[in-house]
Amino acid sequence: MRIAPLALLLSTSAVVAMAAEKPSLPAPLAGAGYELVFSEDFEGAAGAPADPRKWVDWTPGKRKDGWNVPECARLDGKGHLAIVTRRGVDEQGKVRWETGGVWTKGKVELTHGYFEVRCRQITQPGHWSAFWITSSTIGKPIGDPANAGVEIDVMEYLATVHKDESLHTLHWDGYAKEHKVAHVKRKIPGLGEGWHTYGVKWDESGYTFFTDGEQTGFIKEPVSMRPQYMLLTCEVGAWGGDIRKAKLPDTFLVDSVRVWQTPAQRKADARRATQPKPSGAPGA
Ligand SMILES: [Ca+2]
Repeated sequence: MRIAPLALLLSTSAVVAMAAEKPSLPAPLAGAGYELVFSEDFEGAAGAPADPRKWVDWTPGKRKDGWNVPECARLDGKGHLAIVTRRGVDEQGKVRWETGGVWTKGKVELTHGYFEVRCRQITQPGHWSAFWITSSTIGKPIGDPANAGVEIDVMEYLATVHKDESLHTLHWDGYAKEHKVAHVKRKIPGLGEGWHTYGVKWDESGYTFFTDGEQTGFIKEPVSMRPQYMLLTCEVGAWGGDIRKAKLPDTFLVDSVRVWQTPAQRKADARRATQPKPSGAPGA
């Protein structure tokens, strides 16, 4: 008798609330009028790409000391996106470090809200996992991060160099001479084991970062006022330590990504979407 209504419900976004892990906001945000506007549980067959309606393989090729390959960011068939860092070989038979990621560029770009990932961290040196929200126009122009955008690193995790630390960072004004950065971090014993959530409340008041529902940082400025896309990635580089000492493969497992917005934020995003894009704004 109840099958039909359930089937009906399953076709609506409201149903995310019926998933095993009931989405919930950190306590300080409850009652602020937030509504779930984006929900990803990474359900699907093992080896399949993440839902192409929302995600695209992040494959810039060589990046830092690794190579991004699509096969390194695939569903595990158990409701997770598995981003794997592994030892591979190039066409000449030389060792290369392979990893990957996904992004929502061109699919889902939002301005303001509460963004959260639930994930299980990597354990090895030489690479790092991240959940970030950024724009292709950062630093264009310099001195106007509100319109150019700000790289919001909701979470970066370095398993040995910053073991058990929740790192939250902003980058703006490009990545060269004018590059600026602000960061906050919190040591949380046990963070490197098991499942944890990392989130950011991004709005006109700044960036409030959360780890497992507790506030773990706040950065007031500069506030990006433009739509930005989300990324889930691993990157190989010396910042994370020596990849040659890593026991590979090492996996960053992502269980879910959710975004909540207030009705006003949602309305503002809808309005921006209908506005003509400024000329010369790549990825706008
Ligand atoms: Ca999941």
